[in-house]
Amino acid sequence: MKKAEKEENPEFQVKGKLADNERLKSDSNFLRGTIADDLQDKLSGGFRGDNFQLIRFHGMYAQDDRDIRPDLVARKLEPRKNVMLRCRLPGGIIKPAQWLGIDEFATENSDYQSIRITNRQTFQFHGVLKENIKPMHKWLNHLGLDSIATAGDVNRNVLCSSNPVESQLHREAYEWAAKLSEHLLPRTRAYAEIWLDGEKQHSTEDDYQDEEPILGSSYLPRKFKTTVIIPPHNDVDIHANDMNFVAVANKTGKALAGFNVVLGGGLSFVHGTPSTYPTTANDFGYIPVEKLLDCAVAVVTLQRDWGNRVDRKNAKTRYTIERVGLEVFKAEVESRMGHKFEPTRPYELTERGDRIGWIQGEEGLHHLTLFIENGRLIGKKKKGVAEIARVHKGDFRLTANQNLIIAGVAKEDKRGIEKIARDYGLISDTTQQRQRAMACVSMPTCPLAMAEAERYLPEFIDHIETMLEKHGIGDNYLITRIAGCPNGCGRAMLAELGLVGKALGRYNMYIGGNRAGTRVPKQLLENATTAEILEKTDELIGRWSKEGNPYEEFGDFVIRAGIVKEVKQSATDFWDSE
Ligand code: SRM
Ligand code: SF4
Repeated sequence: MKKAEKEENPEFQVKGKLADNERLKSDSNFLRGTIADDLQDKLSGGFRGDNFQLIRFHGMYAQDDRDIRPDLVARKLEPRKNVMLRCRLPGGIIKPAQWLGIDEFATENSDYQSIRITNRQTFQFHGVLKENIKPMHKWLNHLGLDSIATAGDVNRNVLCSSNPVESQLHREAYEWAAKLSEHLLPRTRAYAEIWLDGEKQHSTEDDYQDEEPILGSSYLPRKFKTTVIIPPHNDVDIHANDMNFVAVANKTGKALAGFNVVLGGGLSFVHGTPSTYPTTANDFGYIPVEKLLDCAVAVVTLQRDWGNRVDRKNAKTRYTIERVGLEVFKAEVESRMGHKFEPTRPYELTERGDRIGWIQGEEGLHHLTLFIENGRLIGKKKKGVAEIARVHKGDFRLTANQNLIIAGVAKEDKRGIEKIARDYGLISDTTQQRQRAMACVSMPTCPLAMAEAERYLPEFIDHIETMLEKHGIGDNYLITRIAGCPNGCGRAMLAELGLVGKALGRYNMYIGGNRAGTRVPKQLLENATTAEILEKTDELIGRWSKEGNPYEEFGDFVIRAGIVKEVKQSATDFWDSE
């Protein structure tokens, strides 16, 4: 069937009453809604009706501080409504001057005075009050930054391996990540009109015209996530993403020949709802470098046309692939990009952590990776990074593990930068166990949080460190992650030990992921208290220390020992209670 026929007769679309978000998008006049009017409303700190969701496409979420909400509501006051802003930062690269600008904004204009590095290589400001929103966007634009499409049903911030060592390969991979990000952006002028008084966006090349040739006027059925990675390092966690381009180097090993295309990953599920489940992505095949944008457009437009617009819980690319079948999806991508996939070139994913400390790259420059617990920069540590930004001549790279790389430091500048980092507590002895742990933001800002994540992780890791020591394996680690709810932002569904919030102080406990991040873990405990989880974790670490084979990872051990069954690709494996 030809492409044109398929668009007229979309046999693979899901029939039924469209989700309300579809009306919201198509009625929005290219994402404008009545946001501009709402901004003038001084009676409420929040956004009304559709605007509450529409501001997401502009990179903001309406929030309030849940710690103080009950008290304000009891006093019949409006919760402290504000927005969280998420910047667009392809590949996580930001210049020191830009960093100083965002540091200044966070200090002066956000409730928490923090910069939160996210696990998708960007940063968030939490607690920006309505009157500061427009100045914030103008400030970002003045810095050459924006927040377009970092949320909403669009292609989000594009990730790229944080690999400062293989500088030439990284440069190419990064350039593709930046190009992909820009190519797949919404074309609406709404952002410039509402936030910049029509001023040109400094962060993008094009002048936009309210046409959406790629995304369509109803945008995508659901959020869409993309990465460009340099294997074997899987720091970006490809299996959390809809579309991944895995770099294949040419014979010299220093330049790109093409990409393996890996599609359909995603981690969220809904408690007690077997039609939802985390899924690893599938290998589709190899494409040469010059086909990358065509391939990306083919996948995005296909998901636009065939994705489920009836049920948002089954709307991501992974569900579309499963519904229509991988071969049908693949054939249509090939038809749309005008090119056939070649067989996948061999590649391996081995690990995910950042190498904390100094490392020297191919070009002789030095790079310092700072471990930032939970990605939260606040107080002294935030000041320290600003001090470094004042003298640093290279760039900063935000990693998908919520850490920060001071990249491109000349030998003669190393000592000065290290001194600042030490003086401000940015360098300290931390275990691999802590460095490789992750949690999502959760309380108090996330409206969807069911349990603590970021605020519980340090304590949970203290306990695990003690257990590892007690069982004589203090230098070993298990990738431990917490998500405050099953949306899975903390990527607990790719952890060796993952906790997923169920209620305050209660979690489901999952074990059996692996270090490479290619396997989903399986539920061991349901709705457990932290005391129950700690007891079980101690027992498992004890067994691993005694019964584990040399070099056997925790996640492999718990499967081999029959403590949980391996989760393969399917929904049944994840939910099966045997
Ligand atoms: Fe997420 C929603 C935070 C990465 C899956 N995520 C949210 C919101 C915006 C809550 C909301 O909708 O109101 C959270 C804001 C909390 C706050 O106060 O800051 C939130 N997500 C985060 C961040 C900040 C977690 C972090 O600690 O780093 C990450 C921001 C990434 C970024 O810069 O863009 C973040 N979110 C993820 C990931 C991990 C990833 O992408 O690598 C996932 C799982 C992967 C996936 O998409 O399958 C993820 N977030 C979700 C979902 C479930 C989506 C779904 O498929 O059903 C939601 C809820 C939704 O979209 O309905 C969500
Ligand atoms: Fe919020 Fe849940 Fe995402 Fe954590 S996993 S940030 S609690 S939506």
